[in-house]
Amino acid sequence: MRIQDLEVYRAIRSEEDREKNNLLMIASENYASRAVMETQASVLTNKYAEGYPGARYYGGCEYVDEVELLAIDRAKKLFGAEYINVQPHSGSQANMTVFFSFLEHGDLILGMGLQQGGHLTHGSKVSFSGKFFRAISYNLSSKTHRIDYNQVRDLAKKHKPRLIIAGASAYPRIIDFHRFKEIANETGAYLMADIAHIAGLVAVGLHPTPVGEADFITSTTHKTLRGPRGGLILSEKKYGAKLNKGLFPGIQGGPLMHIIASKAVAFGEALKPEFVDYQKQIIVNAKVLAEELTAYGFDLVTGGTDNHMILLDLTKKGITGQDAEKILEKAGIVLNKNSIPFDKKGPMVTSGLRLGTPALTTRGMKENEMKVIAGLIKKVLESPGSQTIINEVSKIVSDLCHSFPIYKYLD
Ligand code: DSN
Repeated sequence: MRIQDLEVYRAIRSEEDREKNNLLMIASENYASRAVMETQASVLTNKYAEGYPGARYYGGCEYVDEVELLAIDRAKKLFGAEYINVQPHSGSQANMTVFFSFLEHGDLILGMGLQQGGHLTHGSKVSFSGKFFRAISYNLSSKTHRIDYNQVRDLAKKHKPRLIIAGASAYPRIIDFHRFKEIANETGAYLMADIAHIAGLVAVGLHPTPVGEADFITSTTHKTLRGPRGGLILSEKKYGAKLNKGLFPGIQGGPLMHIIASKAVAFGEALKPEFVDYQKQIIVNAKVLAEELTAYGFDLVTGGTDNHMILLDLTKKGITGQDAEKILEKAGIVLNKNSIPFDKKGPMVTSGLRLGTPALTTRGMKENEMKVIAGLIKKVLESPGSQTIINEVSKIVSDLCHSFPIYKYLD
């Protein structure tokens, strides 16, 4: 990068060092490839292209049309969907597009509660989804902490929502989209599947796909899918015209063509056989981490994981999620505090931690490293006040990061 703005340059270099020298275990983060990042830094950032390929409100769109069509074609191949929209700036905008296209102000929606693992845009009072729409939420089973499909069905039958949302930001188990579709059919609701977290797993068949089940599927492109920060909508052809209009001019203006190009590059990467191996390893790593942490006496929400994430219940360990996050970060292990189902503590404190394996797996880490990392987490959390332990663990983290450089993957 050119050193034209020293302050910004320094911040970027520091972030690069942070990403290189820490174990990034935030379940929603990943390392995009250099090709993905370089495409974002291209001249395409200069171009206005309101509209869709072949029907723009600006001249000079021939090359951005090519790029958007490539992104759409590749996403269609990847997910097997009839309709794709690659223009949402984010997952929230993808969700907002569906709401704006198919709901009226004040319509009823039913999604997983935020504290139970749902996303802000699934009906939380602090987001547009809970302010402009009437929102009710389903809880997880108080016994298993898994989705209680009977409860979802009962709520849907009683309240008759216009839209049911399947999907979560903190749920370590398989989501049964078919069950959700049965409930939506029975109660006359649309079904939206938000696959932001699991998109990479869905793309390679390691999580059942909602394509063919949900009316609308929304996602981000930067989590397990490992593309640029952005959003995506999948649907059936019959909903395409409404979704297109709902997105532009409904809720967005000019699409970010440099990001759309970068999505095309990421989808191209995801179509390669290596991507299947990568996704498989994400799950293997999460399972090994889960087993090791369980063996060390940690309680895992639902007792384990089927996907890329683990939710630790720290209640019995006598430490809050907030404190655990801070102490682990001091030792170079970066993850986030997270509410656990029926958490007695508020969202800024929490009783849980969310751990993910997508970024570590991108660095090439495998089962052995997961075993080491589980041991490090145990060590830090068992002696939260000990600087000696933090120093000791930091040294091992640093050695691990050195042995698995991100630039080996990025270059
Ligand atoms: N904020 C994201 C996450 O961390 O899960 C969801 O959008």
